[in-house]
Amino acid sequence: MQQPDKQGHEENQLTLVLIKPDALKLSLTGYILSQLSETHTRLRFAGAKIVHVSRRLAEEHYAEHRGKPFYPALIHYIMGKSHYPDQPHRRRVIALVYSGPNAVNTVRNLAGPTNPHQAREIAPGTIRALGTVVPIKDAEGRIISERLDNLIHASATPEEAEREIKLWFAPTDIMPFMRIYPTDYAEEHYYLSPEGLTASWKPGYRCVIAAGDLVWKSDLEALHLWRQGKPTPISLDTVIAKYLINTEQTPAE
Ligand code: 3AN
Repeated sequence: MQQPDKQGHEENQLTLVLIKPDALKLSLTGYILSQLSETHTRLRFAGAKIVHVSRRLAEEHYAEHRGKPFYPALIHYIMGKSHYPDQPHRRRVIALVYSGPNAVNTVRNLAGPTNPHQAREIAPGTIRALGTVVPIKDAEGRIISERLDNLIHASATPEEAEREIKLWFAPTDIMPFMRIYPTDYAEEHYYLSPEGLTASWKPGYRCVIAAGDLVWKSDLEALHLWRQGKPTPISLDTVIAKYLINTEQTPAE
């Protein structure tokens, strides 16, 4: 629980919300935005974008679930493949950053429990109570897990919020007065080659960061360590995924 400071101000937090493909398909965006509106929550928009989710971004967002039985279905779900299998042009999520006192818990409480069945039982009226649970079957048709179509993602802690916001948003996507994580200017160019990140350009390589770009300081620190051949505290894919958001269509798989 957040304590007011000496002047009586509550500390500002940021939190990430993703309006997922099932919510878009069910046309629940307006409902979700009004549930989260400043009148109800005292929270304000700090950033917003429509994202065509790449596999790299999906896998970094759900890195903690890698290897679990529901992981492949979870990746397909957030990429929009489950709800728009034949309409790649409709696959998108709305990524939002909200700012304000106690932002993380405020949004979590409105979102409700992870599992929509549980949400309906113990927290009716929450957003996820409107979701569904879809069985996941193996090749023989046996149910091996379930996909929780719970309409929105909401950061679970301030630390998770920082990791997730820095994954989905570049600093310039967030209103400058509302940024709370350190930024810096890149002094080198970084490109993506078919083999991975590189500092020297060749035809066909894509620019991830250009010298002079405003970037998260933690991304720059990771890149400097990588240049020195040292282990990096965050995955370089988190850096690449973000700066390449909306640069390409997902390939057919
Ligand atoms: P939350 O989204 O409530 O923070 P997390 O972070 O534990 O929950 O899980 C992220 C996502 O992974 C969930 N939104 C859900 O789609 C999926 N997930 C988590 N646990 C399970 C589970 N036991 N079975 C199926 N899917 C799960």
